[in-house]
Amino acid sequence: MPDWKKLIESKISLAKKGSKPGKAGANARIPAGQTEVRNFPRLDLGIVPEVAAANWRLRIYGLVERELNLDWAAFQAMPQVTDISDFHCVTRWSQLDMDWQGVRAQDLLALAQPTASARFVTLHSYDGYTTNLPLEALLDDDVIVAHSVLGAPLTAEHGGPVRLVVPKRYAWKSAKWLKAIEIHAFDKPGFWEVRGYHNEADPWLEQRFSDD
Ligand SMILES: Nc1nc2c(c(=O)[nH]1)N[C@H]1C(S)=C(S)[C@@H](COP(=O)(O)O)O[C@H]1N2
Ligand SMILES: [Mo]
Repeated sequence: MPDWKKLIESKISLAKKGSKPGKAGANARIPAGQTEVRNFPRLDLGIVPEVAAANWRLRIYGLVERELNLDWAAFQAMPQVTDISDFHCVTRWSQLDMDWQGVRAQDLLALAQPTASARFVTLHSYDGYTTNLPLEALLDDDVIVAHSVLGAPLTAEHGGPVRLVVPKRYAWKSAKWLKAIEIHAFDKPGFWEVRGYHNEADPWLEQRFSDD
């Protein structure tokens, strides 16, 4: 594991800045405490895993009737959609109107068929990152397993070849370099969630830290 201590500390201090709840902005689409940006900043643990599309696989496993191990061709053969949504990072920037292209997470999960006891997921990434969500959150229409945005394939820095996008949660729930979706009966906090970030991460409720 690389030394993430500095990165983690600086990220937490940005998110804590003015740790009172933020004021609602002039733009009704920008949640409290956020500032609009247009340059699509990059945020991660400082490692960019090299994953060529040819070597990329997406595994869906755990509490499913049918474990999946999709390759690039199978992923491209799934119904493709574009969903425009806003992207809110807990370090206080928001970028509006991101035109994510890819496959709806709900379509991928329908193929795998979660069992009756399936209630939570862990997203696993090629850089070792994890994050968690209720299964229900992944079934939302606007949740995309994306390969493109802003009119071009995702760059490696932004999670290419494939990342998750969960617009209704702070962006740390949007796992870049997506490798696997693991389905459980019980919730299992991910990388940031065990370091004090809020489990739910709703930007409209300013759920930044677990003590917010
Ligand atoms: N695999 C992985 N996914 C990740 C991260 C990461 O470090 N590794 N960082 C998260 C955080 S904190 C944010 S804000 C968004 C940033 O996405 P971007 O770099 O494309 O703006 O990715 C999220 N997904
Ligand atoms: Mo973030």
